[in-house]
Amino acid sequence: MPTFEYAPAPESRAVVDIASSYGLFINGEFTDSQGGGTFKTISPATEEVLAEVTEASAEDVDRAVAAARTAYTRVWSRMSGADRGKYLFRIARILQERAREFAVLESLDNGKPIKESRDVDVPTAAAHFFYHAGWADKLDYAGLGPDPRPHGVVGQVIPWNFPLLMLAWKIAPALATGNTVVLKPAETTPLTALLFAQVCQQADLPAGVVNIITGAGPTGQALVGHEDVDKVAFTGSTGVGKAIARTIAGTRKKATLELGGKAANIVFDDAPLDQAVEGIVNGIFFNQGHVCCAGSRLLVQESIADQVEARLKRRLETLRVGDPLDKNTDVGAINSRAQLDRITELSEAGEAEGATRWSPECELPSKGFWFRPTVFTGVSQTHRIAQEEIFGPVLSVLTFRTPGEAVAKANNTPYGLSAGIWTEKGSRILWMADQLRAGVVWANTFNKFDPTSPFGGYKESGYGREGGRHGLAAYVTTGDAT
Ligand code: TAP
Repeated sequence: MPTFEYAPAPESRAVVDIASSYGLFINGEFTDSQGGGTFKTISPATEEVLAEVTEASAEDVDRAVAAARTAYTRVWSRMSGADRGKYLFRIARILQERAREFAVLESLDNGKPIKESRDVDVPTAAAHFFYHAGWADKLDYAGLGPDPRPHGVVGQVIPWNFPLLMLAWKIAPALATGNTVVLKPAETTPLTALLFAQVCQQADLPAGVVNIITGAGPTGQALVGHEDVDKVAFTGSTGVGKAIARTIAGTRKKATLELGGKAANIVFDDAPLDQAVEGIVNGIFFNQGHVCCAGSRLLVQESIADQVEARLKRRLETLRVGDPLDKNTDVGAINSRAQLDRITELSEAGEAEGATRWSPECELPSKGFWFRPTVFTGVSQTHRIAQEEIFGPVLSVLTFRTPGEAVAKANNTPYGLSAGIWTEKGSRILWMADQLRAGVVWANTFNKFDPTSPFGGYKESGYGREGGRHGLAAYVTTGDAT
């Protein structure tokens, strides 16, 4: 068999215009900080500095919340749903028009392969705005209860793994339901949120309806703790989610928390194996495994374990790891040095605890943050790599004999975000889905996202749902006005 090599196919950076420094987007314009500092955002693939970004101070958070409050009382809460919907449609169309720019910028700042930012992140973000635009004038008929009303000012804090998509998950439903927003993107990936601020200007969105403040943990803390924020929407780690829950306990603030996960991807012996292997690869190596609902624990029926392992390894040998801007890249860079250290530490713990480690041969770039796709076999339930969220391209393989054992093992985690089932028996899928303590269960597929479909967790994966009609419910109140 001849071996075919892929020629380099880099996407051009020319489409993106990155400023050397960025201010905060407050009340419809970019402003300087009052008393805050600055930090640099880098490309994790090359460690090149991309831009200097402002670290919002507590005074800046105050200004942003005040701008959102004024926009809420004077403009946004008085506007008809049909008119709000027009702005959302406009934003969605601009996202589509500027899709290439967003995709390249996302891959530069985050390290994810361009084919994922281009084919998943950006189109799904636009789809969220389109979907919620359609709801803006139909809230009375959404089954949310009588006279659904917005909460007011929403403080939103998002992580670095899907920067633009998480922004869309947060901002689209908030605006559709008549709330105004102050959003803080993650410290390592602020650039697409700042480009989104320009989209708000381009769409003529009234000043103060969306405010974007960059910064690190303390900025997020100041935002969620601000006394004039009516609702908090957070996506991130379980540790920070718990801290936020403690901060707002006893206040009138509403909250949704979308936290970590340790999903089981369960493969039965009657599953279509080639499809299942594709699903396993997509489940854990998509976005370098930086996915809250990643299928990080493979539960495979014992009778086919050897066969699945052999096919999986063969498939992993074909993955191309490298330049995120190359259109042929399957696995990009790890988002930060800190995340790389965490993945490395947990993988070393896996080996030390006795699991067998394997990675395909692949040459990693000399600069930047990289980790080979990794599979651990012989994993037992007590191993740290079976219990803790690694949030990287690392798969832990466990086996089971009966459906009951698969359910018990799948549920043996503090998390409960997602799960996958691979079998040709419909009755088994339904039985399993009923038993699994997970917010989302995929059958014969994995990592499928759609704005119409609610997403969220059980147990330490958080509470509340995003997407679909259920996601709207988190942004309205139907009780007595306070
Ligand atoms: P976190 O460290 O929790 O950070 C999330 C966001 O919170 C970031 O913007 C962060 O700012 C900010 N933050 C940090 N400390 C804070 C505090 N005390 N108060 C308020 N905000 C604070 O998570 P991460 O490492 O970025 O993201 C990975 C985690 O997110 C994983 O556990 C993953 O499972 C989870 N995740 C969950 C979902 C869903 S939908 N359930 C989706 C994606 C990711 P800095 O970035 O500046 O630290």
